[in-house]
Amino acid sequence: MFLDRVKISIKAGDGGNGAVSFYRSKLTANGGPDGGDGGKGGDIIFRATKDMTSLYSFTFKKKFVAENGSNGGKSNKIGASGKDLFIEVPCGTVILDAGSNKVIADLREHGEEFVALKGGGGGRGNTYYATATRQAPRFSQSGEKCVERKVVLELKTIADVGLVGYPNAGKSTLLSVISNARPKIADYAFTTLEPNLGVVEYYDNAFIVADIPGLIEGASEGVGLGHRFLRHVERVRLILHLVDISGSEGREAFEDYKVINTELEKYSKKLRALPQIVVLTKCDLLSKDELEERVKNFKSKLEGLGDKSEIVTISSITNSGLTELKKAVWEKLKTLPKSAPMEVELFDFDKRDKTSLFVSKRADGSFEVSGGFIDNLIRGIVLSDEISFSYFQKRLKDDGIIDKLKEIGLKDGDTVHIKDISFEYIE
Ligand SMILES: Nc1nc2c(ncn2[C@@H]2O[C@H](COP(=O)(O)OP(=O)(O)OP(=O)(O)O)[C@@H](O)[C@H]2O)c(=O)[nH]1
Ligand SMILES: [Mg+2]
Repeated sequence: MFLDRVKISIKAGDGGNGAVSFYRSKLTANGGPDGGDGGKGGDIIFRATKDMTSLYSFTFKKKFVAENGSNGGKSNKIGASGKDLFIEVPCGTVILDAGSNKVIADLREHGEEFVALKGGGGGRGNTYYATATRQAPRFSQSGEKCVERKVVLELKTIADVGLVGYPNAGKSTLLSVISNARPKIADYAFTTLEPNLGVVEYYDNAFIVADIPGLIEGASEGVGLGHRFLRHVERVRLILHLVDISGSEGREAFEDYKVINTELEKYSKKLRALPQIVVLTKCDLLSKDELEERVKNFKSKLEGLGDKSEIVTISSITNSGLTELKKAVWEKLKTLPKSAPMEVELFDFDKRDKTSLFVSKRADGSFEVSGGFIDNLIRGIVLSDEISFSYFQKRLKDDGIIDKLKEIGLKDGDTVHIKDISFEYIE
C-alpha cells in the first residue's frame, strides 16, 4: 500500500494545576501560602527524517498526545514540564490544517522541525494570589487545557524530473532502463498504480526521476486513476512528456500530447508552465523512413503551436536515444533553479483564544457569557471558596462583563450562566 495522505489528530500536553498549600512547621502554626505553579505541558513537534519514505506507519497510529505538565506542590515546588512529543515524518511532507486545508508547514530537509502545538501553560500556585488583604488564598489556577487538533500529512515526493504521458507510453520501461528502479511493466493500461522513484546517473551527476500512473483524457474529472498522482510531480523542475510515436495504441501522437497537456493544465497552471522535454517513444517499432516522417510531422505541429519544447526520440528496447535523453535532461536541469520551498501562508495554526467574549440572552430570560476570555479567567476560580468566588465577581465587574450584560438587559435577580456555573446577579 502506498499511503501519501493521512489525517491524524494531535494534542499538546495540558498545563499542570497550581497547588494550594500553606507553610507549616512546629514553630509556625499558620504559615503563609506556599503552593507552587503547575508545569507546562509538552509540545507537539514534527521532524523530517530521511529514514522514512512513506506515511505508512500512520495507518496504525493516528492519535498523538504529548505529556501533561505535573501539578505544583507544596514548598513552592514547581510541577515538572510534560515531555515534548516528536512525530517523525519523511522529508517532503507537507502539513495542512484539516479544518481549513491551509498549509502550515513544509518539511523538506532531514532534521527540519516544526512546533505545531505548544503545551498548555501551568497554573499559578496559591502563593501568587496572596496580597496584603488576602493573606491565605485557598485557591490556585488550574493548568491551561489544550484541545485536540486534526492535521493532514501529505507526502510530496521531491523528484527533479517527472514522467507523464498516456498509459502504455513507456514511462516505467524508460525508468527501468535509465535508473536503478525496477518498476512493474506490462502491455496493459494502468500497470503503474503508485509512483516509482529512480536515481539516474549521468557521469558524475545524478537526478531523481518520478514515474507516475498514466493520465488519460478526463483524468481531472476522475477518469482512469484520475490526476491525484500528479501531486507527486507537482514540485519537479522538469517534465518528460512521453508520447508513443509508433501509434501502437491506435491513437495519433500529437493528439495525445495535447490531451495530456490539457489535463496537466486542469490540475495546475504551475505544473503546465514547467519546462518539458518531449520524448517520442517506441521508435524501434517504425522503419527509419516512417520514423523520420512522423517526427518531422510532430515537430511542425509543435512549432505550429509556438511550443519550443525540445524533442528526443528513444527506444527503451534498443536503447537508442537514451544517452542523448540523459544529456538533454542534465543540461536542462543545470539551468533550472532547485525547487523552492512551498509557499506557506502565514497562518497561526496554534492560535489560543484568550480574548473573545460573547454575551447573550437565553429564551428563558437568563443570560450567558462565553468565549476564550472567560475560559481563561475561570481557570483561576474555585467556586466552593468564598474568597475565590468574590474575586471572580470582582473581575466580572472590573473587566466590563457586567456592563455588557446590562446592555442587553441584565437586571437585579436575573440568572447568569458561565460555563458550568449559574448564579443570581445581585446589584
Ligand atoms: N517496442 C517497444 N515497446 C515498448 C517500449 N517502451 C515500452 N514498451 C512496451 O510498452 C508497454 C507499456 O510499457 P510501460 O512502461 O508499462 O508503460 P507505462 O507508460 O508505464 O504505462 P502505465 O503504467 O500503464 O501508465 C510494455 O509492454 C512495454 O514493454 C519501447 O521503447 N519499444
Ligand atoms: Mg507504468
